[in-house]
Amino acid sequence: MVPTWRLRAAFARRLSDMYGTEVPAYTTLLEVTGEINDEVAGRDPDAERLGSISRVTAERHGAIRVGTEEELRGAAQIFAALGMHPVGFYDLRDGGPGAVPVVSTAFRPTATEELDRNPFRVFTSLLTPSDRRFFDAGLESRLAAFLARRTLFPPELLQLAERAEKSAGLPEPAAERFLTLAVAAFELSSEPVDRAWYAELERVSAVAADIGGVAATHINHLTPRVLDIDALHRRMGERGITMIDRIQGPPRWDGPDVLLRQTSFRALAEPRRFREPDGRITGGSLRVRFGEVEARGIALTRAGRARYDELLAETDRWAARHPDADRQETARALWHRTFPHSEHRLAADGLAFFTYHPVTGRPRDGQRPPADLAGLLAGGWLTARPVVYEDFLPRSAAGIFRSNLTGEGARDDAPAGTPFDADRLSDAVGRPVRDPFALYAAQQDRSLREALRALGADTALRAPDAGEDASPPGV
Ligand code: OOG
Ligand code: NI
Repeated sequence: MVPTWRLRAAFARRLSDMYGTEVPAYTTLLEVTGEINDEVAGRDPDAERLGSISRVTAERHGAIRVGTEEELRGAAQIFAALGMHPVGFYDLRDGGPGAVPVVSTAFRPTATEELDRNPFRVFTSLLTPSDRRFFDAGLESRLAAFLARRTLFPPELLQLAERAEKSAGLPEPAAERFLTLAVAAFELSSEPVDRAWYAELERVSAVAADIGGVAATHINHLTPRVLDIDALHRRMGERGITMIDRIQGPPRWDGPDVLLRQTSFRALAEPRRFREPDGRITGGSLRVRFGEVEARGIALTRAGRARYDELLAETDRWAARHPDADRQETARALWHRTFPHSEHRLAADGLAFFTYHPVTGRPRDGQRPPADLAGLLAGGWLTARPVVYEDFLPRSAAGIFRSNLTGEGARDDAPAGTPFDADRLSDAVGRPVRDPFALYAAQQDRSLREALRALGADTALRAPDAGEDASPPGV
């Protein structure tokens, strides 16, 4: 029997091999990422604080885009076979100019042991053809007709996925068959692209054309995790691959790394075949698939996340008033003034998630453990280990989408957008979309309870903010 996590690890590896043959610049990105991770591991004794080198080396996220709820349910079934569940709701339709007509979630393992085994995640976007800001009724119905004619996931693949989900794995040779079909479902299709249809959708949004203008889905990008993203950004430039000029997310600074920093290289022209209006098949190219890399930091609580969002808004305001100022410098200065400079402060103020671990075996001369978290940490009874952020940032995702779009697209802000939220997305997926904050809080609570029990301390004690997991889902 090949258990779920081995299927997931094998799928991630095979997808990476496949994508490397399709997009050679991705292979360069992996090489440079590997070099930098080795360098950081060699010089920084804390390099593994947010994940072992073996986890970080294998770590990837992918991105796919689908057109209908049925297609989304198919993708969800395949990911369920791999132990990946929908977490978080991201609405990318409202991001101002360059907004994209999709809502998204990320499929990923949720249990810590599973994340440790292989943390593969896939950012998955669903087209929203009923959103009148982007599509009129005529285009919506032609899109529906086009999408109804295609099959992204063959029935045999979905049946194997169902079986793998039910029995938590697959025996050989079914496992092999499942992996082969699953990887093939995300390969770039060689079907000719209908030139006029693609161009019509592209006028609305390049993302709409990439989803609804072609016969199949494909992996849009695969993102390795790097331990020093600023060094990577420089070195890719030296290798002749131009990255977008910005690193999305928090600035580089000397305080704790939090959330997620990402950057990408622009989509490269890939040869594609086209069907012209007169029926001729011609050659051409499309630029849709790009390369991205990311550095992960500590997961923030809702309160910590609100601080991050405020800092981002303040950086924007400052940048708007001082267009010549360096955005990184501005952000760094703001962070210095207002964001906690140590993990200790993040924990004590309830701004980030940690797991707590008892320090046993020390003579305590009959002393009782103190009844508060700060006292337990200060007295050396407990240690706190940061929880790594496993999710995405809507604003950064919008920036990544936008930096890779050819045109601005066309959007009419007058009609109301179709309302969408985590509940509606859960209905569409046919599975509950989990709230990431609740997952981190549960992990933190569990570790604290176990640690307190091991110390014989009051197990009713809670970490600050841990009670907030009752809030509604959303990111
Ligand atoms: C997804 C863009 C978002 C990320 O890492 O934030 C994303 C896409 O381009 O389909 O991948
Ligand atoms: Ni991405």
